Order: sequence, then structure tokens, then C-alpha cells
Amino acid sequence: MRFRGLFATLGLLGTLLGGASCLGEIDDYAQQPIATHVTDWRDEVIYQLLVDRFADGDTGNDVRVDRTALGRYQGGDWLGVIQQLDYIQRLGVTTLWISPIVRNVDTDAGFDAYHGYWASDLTALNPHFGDLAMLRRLVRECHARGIKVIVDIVTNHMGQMFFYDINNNGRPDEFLGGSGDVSGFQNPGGARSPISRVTEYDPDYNLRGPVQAFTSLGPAGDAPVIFLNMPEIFRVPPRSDILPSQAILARPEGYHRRGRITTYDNVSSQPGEQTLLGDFPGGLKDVNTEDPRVRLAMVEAYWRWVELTDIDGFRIDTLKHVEHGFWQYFGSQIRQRATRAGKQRFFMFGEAFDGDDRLVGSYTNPNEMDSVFYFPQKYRVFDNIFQCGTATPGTSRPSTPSGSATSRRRRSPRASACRPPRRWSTSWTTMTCRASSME
Ligand SMILES: [Ca+2]
Ligand SMILES: [Ca+2]
Ligand SMILES: [Ca+2]
Repeated sequence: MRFRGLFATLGLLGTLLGGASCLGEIDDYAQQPIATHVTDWRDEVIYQLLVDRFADGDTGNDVRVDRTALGRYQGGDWLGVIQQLDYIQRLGVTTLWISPIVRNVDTDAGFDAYHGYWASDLTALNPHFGDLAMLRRLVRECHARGIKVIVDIVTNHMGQMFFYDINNNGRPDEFLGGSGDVSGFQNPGGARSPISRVTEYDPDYNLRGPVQAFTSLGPAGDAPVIFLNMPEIFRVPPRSDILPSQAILARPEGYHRRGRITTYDNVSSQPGEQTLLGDFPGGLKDVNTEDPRVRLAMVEAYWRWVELTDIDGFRIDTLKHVEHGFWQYFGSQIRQRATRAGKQRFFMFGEAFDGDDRLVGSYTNPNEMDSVFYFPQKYRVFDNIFQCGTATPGTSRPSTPSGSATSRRRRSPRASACRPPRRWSTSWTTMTCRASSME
């Protein structure tokens, strides 16, 4: 499906209203039959909002809120969104895309999970935003206004769920000093990448296989993976009492265990090995998406929220960090379940953060995504024209005689400094890495 709807990504308004709410008004928003609420997604105006940063409707869930620090929760929740639906509707919005709903590792390395991208349990909701009754109420009140609801999901990684016990002492060490010579303390790249410092939470990618343990005698096999047990911040292995399929996400074999991505290079318009198998920067553990048990766990966990709330689509994170086989399975399974349940045109679109047309387009192959964000256009139009004041390759004028006004402009220092990098994806990745430390 070609997506030509208007993306009105106007979120992050920071409309923190404060004040007490009246939870007594909540009815019993019991499960309703799910249904089809959209005719043609190409006509939709989609509005993205980060729930924590939009509106605080219930101060009763303002745990850990610190409005003096933007790296902390700010108090926004689903009731706050409900209270602002008149405003959202006046904007002309026809679809609301909300940030992830599932429970996260609540806080890590001094930052909170206000964004929702650090999942720790795909079968539970993030209590900062409300409960199931409130989420159902949000979806139902949106549908009553003709507004569809899309939920943001992640299948590539979970939050900082475990550490690699590289020194076999049973505890997470944030600083392990090594010799820095070719023997290395850990061995990502061996002689090409000697290590003098490593953290067990987020060691660099190991080209040879799982992250290795190390003793004074040298490499000591795969480093034990030890899940953390900190229930006060939801930093515990995913539970499987609601869906038995989730058990694989509480075991080491549910993850690739290769360590943190250090390079995002593509090969022939497809992601390189590290992009697919490495932990996302920040210690976000890469899920073993090739494993059929993991694939089923993801389908069952996210389909359950469709059944429970009648949402209309998924926006899917980090597409290029997961192999195509997973997307073909996930896309097919979700569509089949939706069709059987009477929900037609369930929409799945995703983020492949790259400037390569062929790579980004590849995720709309049969059975994969319905649509993807057009990041190549972002580089061509936003960066080249609006930020750098240069022409895009597709809009360049024919060559002109040397010394003309046009050629002088092209050689201006400003244009030179702003010349788009040859490898756009690598440049953008650098920005991603910087941002990740804030997430
Ligand atoms: Ca709140
Ligand atoms: Ca250790
Ligand atoms: Ca991956």
C-alpha cells in the first residue's frame, strides 16, 4: 500500500496540565468486540504524541515525576490524552499514534523510560500511563469521534534486562580494566579492536559469537547472562503466567548476546551483521528474532493488545535491525489474526532509519510492512535544502559555465560544509548514538 496520507507529527507539546483528576468517573470499560474503523489509510491524518509529554490527567500515577529534569518522567498519561481529545480533533487529526504502552525498565543509568522503548514485560501495561480500563476508554472515545488509534511497538530489543558476567563474579561490573593488547579482556575483533575497558551492561560487539567471559588465563567461553531482579523498577525477567510464550524472553537463548553495535554499515542495501544482531546502544538487549519461539512470543504479546483494546494499527520500531524473515512472519500472523477477528485493514508501518531508498523500500515487500517512513526524502529535502541550502541530486540544475552565479554558489564555503555525507546512514547513525544516551 502506498502511503500518501499527511503525517502530522506534531507531538511533544509538553502540555502538562497538572491538577487532580476524578478517577471515580471511569466506567467499567470492559472488553468490546473488535471491529474495522478505517476505510482507507491513505486518507488519514496521523498525529504522534509521546504520552508522558502530552498531558497529565491523573496525578495519582505521577511516581518518579521530576519536572526539573527532562530525562525523567513528566507525568503525562492516557487520561490526559482523553481530556484533550477536543483539541486533537480540532486539529483535524483522524488517527492518533501513541508511544509504547507496555511495562518498561522504569529507570536506567540516571534516565527514565518515559519514552517507552525499554520494554521489560510485553504482557503488562506501563502504570505511569494508566491501566487497561483507561487504555480501553481512550480507544473507545477516539473511535466515537472517528479517530483511529495506533500503538508504537518494539520487537527488536528489550530494555536493560541482564548483564554479561564477563569476569564470572556473579555481579554486574561497570568497569573492567584490561591490558588493551591483542589478547584483549574481551575479544570483539581480536587484534583489530583491542579492549582496555568494558562494561558488563553494554560491552562492544563480538564479531566471533556471543560475548566472551575472561579469566587471567584468557577467554573462558560464553559469558554467563544474568538477568537482574529489581522489581521496584520493573527490572525483572518477563513473566509468562499470562502468555506462556513469553518464557523465551526470560532465557539467554531468547537473545543474540553479541554485545553493542559499533558500526551500522549496510551491504548491498541490506543491514550488516552488527545492525541485525547487536544490542542497541544503551544496553538494549537484542532479541533472537530468528528463533520460532521468539517470533511467536512477539506475535502473541502484541496481538493480545489488539484483542483487548481494539487498536487499529502498529507503528513498529527499528525495522532494519530485524531480519526480513521475522517481518514476513509477524506481518502475516498479525494480518491473519486480525482478519479472523473481523478487523480489516489493520495497519502496520515502521521505521527503517536510513537514507538508502532500496533498503527502506525492502520492508514493504509482500507480507511485511504496509508502509515505512520515507527517511531518504528527509535527507534530500530537509537536510539538503532547508538545513544546508543546497540542491538535492534530483533537483540540481543543469551544469552552467564556470564563473556563473550558480557555480559560485555551489562552491560557497557554507554549501561545502553542509555537503551531505556519502554514507547518509552512517551520518544519521552518529546522531542516533548521541541521542541514545538520552533515552
Ligand atoms: Ca499522571
Ligand atoms: Ca561481573
Ligand atoms: Ca536485532
